Amino acid sequence: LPLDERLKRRIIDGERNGLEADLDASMADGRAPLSIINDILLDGMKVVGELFGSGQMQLPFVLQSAEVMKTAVAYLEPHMETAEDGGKGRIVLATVRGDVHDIGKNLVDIILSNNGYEVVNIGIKQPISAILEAAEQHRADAIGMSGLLVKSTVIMKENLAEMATRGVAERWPVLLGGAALTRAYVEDDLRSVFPGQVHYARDAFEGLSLMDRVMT
Ligand code: B1M
Repeated sequence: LPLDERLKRRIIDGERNGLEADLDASMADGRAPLSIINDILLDGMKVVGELFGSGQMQLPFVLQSAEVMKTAVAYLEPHMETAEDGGKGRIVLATVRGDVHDIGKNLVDIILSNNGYEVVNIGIKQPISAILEAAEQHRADAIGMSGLLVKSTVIMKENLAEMATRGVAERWPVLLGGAALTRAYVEDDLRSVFPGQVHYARDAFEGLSLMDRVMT
């Protein structure tokens, strides 16, 4: 198989042996680490999602694919260009309560960290109380929540309601992202019930441009 195709296959098949050599070869060919992730590996994850969704792939294999994805991202990260240090602002990032998906959240972490933001990544399955505590403790400038399950979109709504109840809705701009969210849900449904700023980010790059916007 051609190199790009082989890398994509590695994600789909959860095949880790020789992964680093292929990643090195791709970078030696002149492909930027971020392009390897976005244009090749994420395509593989998309196929995994489709296979799983249609019952053609079982969960343990999805997990293996996710592990290979994470290994690849961790391997590529040191090769990425870092634009600035963490002086542009600080964001607390979490996957919401009940949700374990963290590949997207961790990509957002990498993109923001490499572009001048300090990221306090508190992990998966985080209740709103823990998110707010971290934001308070680290004197964050913004809060980012990720979640991939349909259920997580409801949790996000509850989280915003909780922020309003606690009177901190206007204290932190909130960025939301994850596969089950839609722009309309965030910008119409959620915005209409939240007195603060809430933004939808389709991907990590939109997350970055939103941060650049809310921080100025
Ligand atoms: Co799960 N899973 N999974 N899964 N999984 C999905 C989400 C699903 C759509 C698959 C499917 O059915 N086709 C489906 C959800 C269906 C639904 O809710 N209607 C699903 C399910 C059902 C489940 C379980 C319930 C399965 C089960 O146990 N029976 C279970 C849930 C457990 C739980 O959370 N309580 C489960 C478990 C898992 C694994 C553990 C095996 C694994 C996760 C491993 C890990 O993350 N460490 C896994 C995986 C890998 C997937 C799929 C295949 C891929 C997700 C992924 O990593 N994509 C996924 C299928 C899919 O998404 N279509 C699926 C790549 C990643 C980069 O994309 O996270 O969307 P994503 O991030 C994007 C953007 O969304 C955005 O930026 C990124 C790109 O730049 N973004 C943000 C994300 N967060 C952001 C935050 C921001 C800004 C942008 O600012 C704060």
